[in-house]
Amino acid sequence: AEARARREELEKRFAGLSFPTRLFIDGRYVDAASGATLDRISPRNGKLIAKVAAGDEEDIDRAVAAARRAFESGRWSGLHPRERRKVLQRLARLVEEHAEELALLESVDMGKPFTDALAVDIRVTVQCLDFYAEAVDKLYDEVAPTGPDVLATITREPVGVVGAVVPWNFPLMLATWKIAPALATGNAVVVKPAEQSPLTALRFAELAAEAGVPDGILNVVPGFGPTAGAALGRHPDVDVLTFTGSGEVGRLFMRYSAESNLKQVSLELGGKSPQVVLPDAPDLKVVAKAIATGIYFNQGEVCSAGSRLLVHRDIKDELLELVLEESRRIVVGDPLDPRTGVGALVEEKHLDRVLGYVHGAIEEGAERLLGGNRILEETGGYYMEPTVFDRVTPGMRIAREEVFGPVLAVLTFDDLDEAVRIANGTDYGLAAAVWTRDLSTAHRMARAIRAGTVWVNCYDDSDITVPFGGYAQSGFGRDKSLHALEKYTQLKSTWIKL
Ligand code: TXE
Repeated sequence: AEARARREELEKRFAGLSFPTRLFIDGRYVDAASGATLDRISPRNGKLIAKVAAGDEEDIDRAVAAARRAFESGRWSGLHPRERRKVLQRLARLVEEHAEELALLESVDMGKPFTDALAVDIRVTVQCLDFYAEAVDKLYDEVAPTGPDVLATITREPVGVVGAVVPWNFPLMLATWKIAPALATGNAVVVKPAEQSPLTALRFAELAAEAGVPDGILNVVPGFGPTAGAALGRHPDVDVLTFTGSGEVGRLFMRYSAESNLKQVSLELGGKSPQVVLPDAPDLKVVAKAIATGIYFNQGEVCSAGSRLLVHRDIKDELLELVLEESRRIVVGDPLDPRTGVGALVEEKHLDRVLGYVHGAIEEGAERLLGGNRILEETGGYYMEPTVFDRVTPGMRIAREEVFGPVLAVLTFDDLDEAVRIANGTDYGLAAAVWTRDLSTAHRMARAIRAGTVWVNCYDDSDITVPFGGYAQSGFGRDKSLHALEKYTQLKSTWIKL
């Protein structure tokens, strides 16, 4: 009864919310030049929640022009870093004050549990803003050891106009991973949120203006990928393009850059991250819990989802039983219900894509131990059962391609070399985990696995102080930590003859 009451309360709050549905350009809301809109269908029940202005090339032009003007004016880049710090800290406090509202928008817009949106997305967004705000007036430049007759300084300057194209799985959090370091270092930004989840980025832009971010420094232009996204990628006056999304579109951004102004591109793409469990792993109950969370968190719509379980043959049966137990325990349901562990997949098309992988896996000879079906169809929402496949072999599509849903593929190995070979055997290299009590094995495996992040005896641990990004076709460039500042600054060498 308590859960139902909370759900109804949230539902009512959402119905009473007035949230932005127009483009945010040069400090104000405007309609798309074409007048076009896109329908926001909530994945929790398939109902229309808003019509949001859909920008295209003309709107991107307007936003980039506003960003360029604002950048060149020096109203932001020319501020004392301390002043930029204060503005970003004010923005962090405003996001904190509006945490429930933002979490609600996120949850209803893209289907993740409200409790996760609050505890993860919005909390991390605040941390991220605070981290870069606090860093901005503590960064020093360099003097090169050139000898007595010359002074050569190496200084970091903002790049100018940053374009950020972001996906729908952690809409505000991933946008902030790009916006915060870009703003901290004095740039102007144009964000193109995913067409499936534009609401929080728009609301965030409004809060940024309230915090004192000058007009034109942060612009948000929702719209479709091939129109608005491509226009930003191709724009001759965008200096850096930072993208999180699919490998396919990541490749397009490389091409857009080559065909326009050679803007710098950074890509955070998908993954097929292995969880390698050795016979001397710590408590298998703990491991099983981490494996379940690693694949089901956020409906499996996580670039670093631990979607491959690589388990040593000796402990396979025992571990698998525990993983199944954990999987059965998870509640799939309405994102607004506080008991829900797995919400709705982002859209019907995506659900069909994930189900397509399930059918493909069966055809290729994998054994379905659990799930694999759409459920709760009567709600109109896009829900799916936690799903586990055994007897997966490295060549199967389900072992190589990113499913981006609550689907775990289980592979077995007999020795460490084989484990490393399978772990490294995909095109991706975003993340991996190793479970072992042996310190040397842990270090050896961490070195041998080609991935931007390796967790030992944990999964998905994350902190804003630690960089995140991929090896191989999972992309390049890093979000988070001070290393992210490299993407939004360029080095200037100045020689002064003494
Ligand atoms: O991603 P897209 P989609 C993976 C995941 C998922 C698959 C497809 O496997 O199932 O990608 O998801 C914009 N020019 N990831 O279709 O298309 C788009 O509008 C310019 C992994 O949602 O890459 C959105 O803003 N831009 C991932 C953004 O790109 C274009 C997160 C991402 O959408 C464009 C999401 C174009 N032609 C999906 N087409 C991760 N790394 O976390 C689309 N876009």
